[in-house]
Formats: sequence, C-alpha cells, structure tokens
Amino acid sequence: MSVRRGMRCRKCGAPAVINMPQHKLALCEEHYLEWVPARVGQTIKRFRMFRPEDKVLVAVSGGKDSLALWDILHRLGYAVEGLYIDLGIGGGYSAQSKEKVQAFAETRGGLPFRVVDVRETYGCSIPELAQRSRRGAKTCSLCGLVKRHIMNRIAYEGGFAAIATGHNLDDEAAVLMQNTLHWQAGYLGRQAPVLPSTHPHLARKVKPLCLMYEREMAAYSLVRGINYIYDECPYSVGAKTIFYKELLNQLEGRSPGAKLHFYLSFLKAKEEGTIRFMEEEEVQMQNCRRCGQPTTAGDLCAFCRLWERPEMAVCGPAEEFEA
Ligand code: Q46
Ligand code: ZN
Ligand code: ZN
Repeated sequence: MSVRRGMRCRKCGAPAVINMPQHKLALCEEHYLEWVPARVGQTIKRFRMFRPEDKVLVAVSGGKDSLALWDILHRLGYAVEGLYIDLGIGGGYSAQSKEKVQAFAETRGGLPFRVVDVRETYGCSIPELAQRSRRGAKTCSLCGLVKRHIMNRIAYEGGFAAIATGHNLDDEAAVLMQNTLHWQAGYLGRQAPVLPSTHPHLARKVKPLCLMYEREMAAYSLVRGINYIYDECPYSVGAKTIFYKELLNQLEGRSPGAKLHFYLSFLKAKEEGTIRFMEEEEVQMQNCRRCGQPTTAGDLCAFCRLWERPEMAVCGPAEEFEA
C-alpha cells in the first residue's frame, strides 16, 4: 500500500490510506472501505454473477483474498456461506489456515461456514494421496481434482446458485499472460469472470474480485483488520504464475493501469467477437454412477476412479459414498 505524506482523499480531503495511480484515485480509510465493496458489487452486476436473492458459497482458504471476499459479500447483504476444505497439508499450513477461517467467522458474529476434511471424508490427506499415487500424479493436480469435486458436491447438496472464489486481477492477468504466451486457445476460450453451469451437478463459478488488484485487496484486509494466513501453500512454491505476476508488476510500474487494461481488453475482444476461439466440440457427457457428477470417460468420473486404484485401497471407505 503506498501512503504518501500529504496525499489526500479525493472525496473528503482527509489523509489518504491508499493511492491508486491505476484509477487516479487516493482515498481515506472510511472512503476506501466504501469504495471496495461498491466496486465488487458493480463487478457482480456487470458480469451477472448472481442475484441478490441467490445463495452463494464462498470457497475460503484462510488467505487475504478469500476472507476479504467473504467479508465484502456479507457487507453487501448477500446470503453467503463459507466452505473451507481441509487438505491436510503439513508444516502447519492447513492447521493455521483453518484457524484463521474459524477466527474470522467468530469475530463477525458467527458467519456460517462448513468444513470438509479430506482425510476424514476420504481416508487420505492430499499429500498422502499424492504419495500413494503410483502414476506420479502431481500434488496440485490431485488437489485441484479433489477440491473441484467437493465444491461441486457441496454447492449441489446445499442448493447454492454459485461458488465464488477469491481470484483477483493479478491472478487473472497472470493466467491470461501465461495462456497467451503459449497460445492456449482452449484455456483462453474458457477464461472468464463467470463459468456457467453446464450440468445440474456442476456449480456456476464466479470471480467477484477479478477487477481488484492484489494490492487493493491487501490494503482492504489491513484496513478491515482481517487476520489472514500470510504463508502460501508449500506446494505453490515455484508456480509459473508467480513469475508472470512479477513481469506484470514491472509493466504496471511503468504504465499504471496496464494489468487492468490487459484483462479488460481481452474480455471485450471476446465479447465483441474480435477474437474468437474454436468452439469446443460437443462432448458426450454421462453421469458418474457413483457421485452423479458428469464424466466424459466411462461411467466413473476422474474423482471416483481415483479411489478405485489398488494403491488407494487403504483410503476410505469414503464416507461420502456410504449412504
Ligand atoms: S492448495 Fe492444492 Fe494449491 Fe496447495 S496443493 Fe497445490 S493446488 S498449491 S491453489
Ligand atoms: Zn475520505
Ligand atoms: Zn464420480
């Protein structure tokens, strides 16, 4: 957060707590705390993410973005519930992040949230799963598969209209840069603030913070007194997106607003049809016989197939499937 001596709030003239050259705007604490939810609220409406009467599930990790998103949606009056997935990651990461989520909910008058503990539910934590996997599956790809399955399941069972995640502009711009540099047409075609539901068991996914700079979210969390986990998941070390974020920060330093412009121009070009990506072929989907989520290969989805492997026999029996 850049606070310069003498910098004044554009709205009231009080000392500013943040200067945002990307918006040519400096604001005091009070007006910054008004500005952030208003901007997020506009983003929700602009991309038609969900309606005021919808039930929304927020995926919370204990980090600043997801906790701030939960806080903002609650302040905006949405019927929002948190979902924390305990991945069982060691080095204190999962334990601490869960504590942050619990403490956040308590200090805000007991905000509703659910916890799904991967080890308790399925018999193995994410690192144990990766260790057992004989096919050398990467921890993060297994983790992604398990998290997607759980989020879709909880959203379906709980009747949620959408799952909101805390991806901010820096995340989105970094992924966009990575996909553009590799001309990943399929990924570029799918990258959007809203992923509609294509099946009753697949939840709509929305990113209400997609136009918020990471720095803006850090400032919001600080000013709102949100106590979040500073450490990143140990498995995220070396992720390529970190490098792209650094590059984009250099660009932003030279040309304030560059990140926002890069992302918004991409969305506009897609919307107007200036750039087009191949339509995805209609693939035949069927319902997984175990969990009901859609699958394109066989009668079991990738998640359910995971537990069928002989090396996973010690995990489970999965509580989810017992009913
Ligand atoms: S939580 Fe899971 Fe991430 Fe950790 S193990 Fe990888 S995917 S880095 S968002
Ligand atoms: Zn002010
Ligand atoms: Zn399944």
